Amino acid sequence: MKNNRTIAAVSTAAGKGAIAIVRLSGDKSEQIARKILCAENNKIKYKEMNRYALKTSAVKDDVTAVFFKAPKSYTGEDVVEIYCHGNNGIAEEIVLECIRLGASAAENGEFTKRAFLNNKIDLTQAEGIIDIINAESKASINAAYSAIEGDIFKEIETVQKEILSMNAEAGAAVDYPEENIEEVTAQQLLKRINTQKAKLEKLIKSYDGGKKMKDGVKVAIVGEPNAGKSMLLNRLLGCDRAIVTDIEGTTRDTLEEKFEYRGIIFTLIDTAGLRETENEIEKYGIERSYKAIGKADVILSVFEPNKSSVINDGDKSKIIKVLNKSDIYLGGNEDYDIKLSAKTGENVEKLKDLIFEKTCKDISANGATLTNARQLGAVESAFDALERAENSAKNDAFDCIISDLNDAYRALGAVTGAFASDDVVNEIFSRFCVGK
Ligand SMILES: Nc1nc2c(ncn2[C@@H]2O[C@H](COP(=O)(O)OP(=O)(O)OP(=O)(O)O)[C@@H](O)[C@H]2O)c(=O)[nH]1
Ligand SMILES: [Mg+2]
Repeated sequence: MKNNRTIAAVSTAAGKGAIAIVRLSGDKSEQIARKILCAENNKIKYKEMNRYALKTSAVKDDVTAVFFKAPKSYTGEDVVEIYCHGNNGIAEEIVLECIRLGASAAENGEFTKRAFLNNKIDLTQAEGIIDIINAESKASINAAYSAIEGDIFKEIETVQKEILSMNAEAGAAVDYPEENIEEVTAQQLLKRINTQKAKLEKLIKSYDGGKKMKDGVKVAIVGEPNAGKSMLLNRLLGCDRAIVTDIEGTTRDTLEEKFEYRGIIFTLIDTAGLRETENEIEKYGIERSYKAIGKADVILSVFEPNKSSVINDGDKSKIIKVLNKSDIYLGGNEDYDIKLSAKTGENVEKLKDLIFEKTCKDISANGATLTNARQLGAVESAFDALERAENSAKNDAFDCIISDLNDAYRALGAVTGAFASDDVVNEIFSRFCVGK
């Protein structure tokens, strides 16, 4: 794709730092940079980082710069990166000077969008780039990296290739039935469709783990007043975050805090103690407690000695029954999953493991992992189309097989971007920052 505008932007975050980077992309990149960098022999050497005396109409600086010649650059176009001292004023002035010399200010994500339009990357890789920038945990960094490496793209591509070849063979069987070539049978196609369906099913199943790697796991801490929920929150976080008192109904509002454990972000939600109350404020708080139960991936049902779990709502498989105050426990209630003391810390590390095992044990760090609903929706559509193709194959309906396979192919194209609408593409790149 040819784009006539040469674009420029600061690529590093605003603020003081060791260096700031200005990026130029487009046909005129080298020509514009040459003027600003007072380059020797009036040329910027490509593939080499060199030192230049930068001079704009307003500022001077001692900088380095690299010229990446098309197509071997991030965008696939000619790109120049200028590394100046980490002062925003200098970096912004370089961009302004580039604009004076004929460049345009880059829009959000325009460099990466150009990489996509020039077929350097597909949409899943572009999404990986946004995700790695926004990642809050090691697991989310690694999931994003896998997308950037093209793990999702490659998986989709292999399925698409097989669909194309099935379609070609099915097409030949329809178009030249009388010719004496060995034709593919519906039975053979059925087997092959099933193999591809299994691949997509694996991808669909990867989403649950992928979402947890990317967005983390929500843990609601619920129970009666004074069960020790807030003290447990503080203990899990390792800091004195929530107010703890022996007055029942201390916590009124929900309170969310994150911590990272074994590479995953866990969002703890401390909630108002559940009880019958006439107090308006507490009632609102309790409503929120139930909302927290509804959106949690795991529910810590906290209770004191001589009491029991009061959570009967929501998905039971998500509940961990936590008997708190083991330091004053004298026996009696054996119906718990873990017995611990928020006060002394006894077994609190074990609780973290229990939460991890319950929510993350199936997460695989290897292979293609879907991490967003857009990808999931498109892969599910492709799966449905293959299911239709499967039925068509069972009925020996070759025309239908071909059209169903085409549907699957296009749905997969929406994942990689080959068949994504402009709106989808624009929405994805609008989430990038300027300069990326
Ligand atoms: N002995 C002992 N006391 C605890 C433990 N955990 C909490 N407590 C005490 O229990 C009381 C209530 O603790 P909180 O953490 O405020 O209880 P809560 O469940 O958040 O209560 P509400 O916010 O009112 O719903 C406080 O006096 C704590 O010191 C524990 O493990 N052992
Ligand atoms: Mg509390």
